[in-house]
Amino acid sequence: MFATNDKVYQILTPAGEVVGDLPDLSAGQMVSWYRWMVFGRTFSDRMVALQRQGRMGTFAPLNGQEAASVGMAAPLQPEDWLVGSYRENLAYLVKGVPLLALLKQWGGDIPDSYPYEVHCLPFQISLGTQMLHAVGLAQAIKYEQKPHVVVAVCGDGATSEGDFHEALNLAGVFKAPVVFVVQNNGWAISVPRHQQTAAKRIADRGPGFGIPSYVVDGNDLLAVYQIVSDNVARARAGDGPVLIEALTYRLGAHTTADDPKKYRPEAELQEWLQRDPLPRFRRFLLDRQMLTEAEDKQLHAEVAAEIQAAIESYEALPPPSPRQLFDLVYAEMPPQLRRQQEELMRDLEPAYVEPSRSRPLQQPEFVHELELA
Ligand SMILES: Cc1ncc(C[n+]2csc(CCOP(=O)(O)OP(=O)(O)O)c2C)c(N)n1
Ligand SMILES: [Mg+2]
Repeated sequence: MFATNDKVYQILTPAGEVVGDLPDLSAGQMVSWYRWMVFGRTFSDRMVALQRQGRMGTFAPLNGQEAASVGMAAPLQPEDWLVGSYRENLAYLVKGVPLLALLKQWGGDIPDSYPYEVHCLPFQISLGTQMLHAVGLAQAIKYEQKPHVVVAVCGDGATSEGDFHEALNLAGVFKAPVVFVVQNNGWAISVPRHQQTAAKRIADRGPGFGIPSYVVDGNDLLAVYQIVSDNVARARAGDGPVLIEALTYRLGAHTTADDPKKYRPEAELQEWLQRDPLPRFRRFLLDRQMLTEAEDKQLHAEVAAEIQAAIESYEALPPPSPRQLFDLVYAEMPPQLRRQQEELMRDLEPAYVEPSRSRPLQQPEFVHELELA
């Protein structure tokens, strides 16, 4: 088993040196994960560009966190659940969420377009709340005596939320089949990690809840895969939850509404660029002849074409109606909310014209004070 939270688990150093046991995986398997990492980066870059062109809503780039994202989703079986935040888009794609569904969600649609069988809750914006939802799911799995697990993911900043602590406490007491993963990317918008907790590691919080905890190099795809895989198996066997802290870094801005140059030292970024998970794994595959330069080039072209096709499908869709803002909040809409919805639609129509997806998203121009119930 791995050392606990005083040792950072690693298989492949940033220089490409193998320092741990390589998982027994085929070349095809590893190249498919590398392809997912390329997919994540290409998707993230395209989303930022689309937002800048007024063709997409606010987006949270995932650059730098590709290894953690792929490594945490790859060990999951179809019936296992993955529950994460806005930063886990790539993990969601690996788990099977259609790219179109994510485009719609970032574009302002109610996220009702995830097929149920992918077993992902809509990515969460309200920090930390998903950790409790995940424990609820895990308890349901246990109650039904199913052999499934839940991987619950949040960021370093979200660990300061009460929900995070409540989730760990509940899971520890009930031995819920859940693997908690914290993507510690160093920052919560402009708040650095050391302001979230005086503990040396975020993983130090696990033992206080009776939960074994590990720290992994989150930019080392194979290490993340291995540690999540082992602990998913452990949870599946009924041995309860674990907490895994993945050390990674957000190479881009917090979101398209943020400018990290205002608060983040350039030297820190440069340091982490040296640990970029993509070139590291690429070098590993090239050195071991699992991938050629030509195959890599082709893979990049295929990924770009796939993403382009999804964007075209998205832009051909009718835009979401403002009506949706009120739908799906409650199973049965309370009367005051229904009144507000009707009022909004009355205010918007007939002046409000549904914009075409082939044009930049338009904000309806209106000022309206919502009726207080
Ligand atoms: C409950 C709650 N409080 C505040 C926010 C505003 N907010 C959005 S993202 C964010 C920072 C989160 O940082 P972290 O958990 O480290 O995740 P990261 O963005 O780094 O992936 C904050 C404070 C929110 N979405 N939800
Ligand atoms: Mg963070």
